[in-house]
Amino acid sequence: MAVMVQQQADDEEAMMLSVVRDLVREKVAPRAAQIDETEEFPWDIKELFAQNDLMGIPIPTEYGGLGGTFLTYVKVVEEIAKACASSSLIVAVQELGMLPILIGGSEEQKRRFLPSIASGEKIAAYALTEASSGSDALGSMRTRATRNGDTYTLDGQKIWITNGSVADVVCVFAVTDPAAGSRGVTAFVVEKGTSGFVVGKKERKMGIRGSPTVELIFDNCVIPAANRIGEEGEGFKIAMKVLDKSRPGIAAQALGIAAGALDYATNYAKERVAFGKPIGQHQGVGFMLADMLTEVESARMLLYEAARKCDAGSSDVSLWASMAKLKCGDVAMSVTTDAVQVLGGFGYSSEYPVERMMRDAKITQIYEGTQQIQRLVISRAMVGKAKTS
Ligand code: COS
Repeated sequence: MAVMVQQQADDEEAMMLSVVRDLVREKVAPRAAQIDETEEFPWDIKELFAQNDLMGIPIPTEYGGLGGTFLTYVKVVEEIAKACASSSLIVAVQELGMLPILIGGSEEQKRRFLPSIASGEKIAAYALTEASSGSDALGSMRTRATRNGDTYTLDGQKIWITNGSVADVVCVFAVTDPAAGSRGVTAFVVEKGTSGFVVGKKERKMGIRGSPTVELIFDNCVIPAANRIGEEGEGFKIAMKVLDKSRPGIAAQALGIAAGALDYATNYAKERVAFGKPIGQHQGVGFMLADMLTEVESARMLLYEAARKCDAGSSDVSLWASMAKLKCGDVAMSVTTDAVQVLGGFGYSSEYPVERMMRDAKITQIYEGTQQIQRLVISRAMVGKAKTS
């Protein structure tokens, strides 16, 4: 029986990936350069993903989602990122933004918020980072939430919020008790249109230019207490549990970028002739391609295992999510840099996609925890946390 259930799940995943590959080839890839060039959020691609049920893959069916596995979800993000990193973030950040509700929300909140996120009618975002609080997400958080009867008032600023300007629902982390350390942070849902909630500056970035990254300002922003996720003081743990499940999504984006660049470089190396033969048959280039493929495949195995750990609810999911993000991010950077090298001068030109892929790859070593933070999480899982740090 278990074998049959697994077979059915595998078939469903294969069908979904086949649909996604077609969509990416026909609709996403032709738009990728333009999305980068115009630096505009691709609403048409968001609609395409919504129509094809890609916005809520891991959301359970009772809340309107597909009830798919994290493994399927990361494979979908990977497929999209092969052609367009900005478009892959539409799916990945929808997951990041809904996870606080799925992980820490009440039944009522799940029923209130998740169906419209799963259908793609509403866009979700996740607001943790502040100007002085990036890697030190806890110690330097300044945004405050103060309770007044049935409401909370939020004051502060968040920065680097992906999709913040297009989001309808933002999960915001704020300090409710400055003396309580990690137990003094609380999570809230803030909805678009709430008075005192303003979108600030939009960043101009090296890559992922079709994905708006903005500042969010909360100025005397009053929200119902019913929008508090979990209890007061549970916010930091919710934020960290979310990252355990969202980091594999970024790893998938990184892997997709690497795989897309490798594919392009390989085809180029088969066709471009120098000194009387295709450049891929010159050992200097052929060995480079061999290393690139080996790196991509090893990153993929690590990522899929991390996704399986998410599905199984394993206790070591933080460790595996961080290892996957670390490996895939580094592979994305090295493989895209080498892909530019394989194409030579053409690789440096924006007429070829590998230049964009190299710019897009860099962020995967920075956001959702820098590579240094991933190493911190990994080493703490191995040897524990230093008492003084
Ligand atoms: N799951 C559940 N709880 C977790 C957790 C996890 N994955 N990681 C940490 N916690 C808990 C700890 O158990 C601790 O709880 P207690 O206070 O009850 O003991 C609490 O959270 C504080 O954890 P810790 O002491 O490890 O906090 P640190 O300040 O040392 O920070 C790091 C931990 C650095 C790992 C965290 O701040 C981090 O991930 N920073 C990067 C943030 C990031 O990725 N930003 C990008 C945002 S999205 S673009």
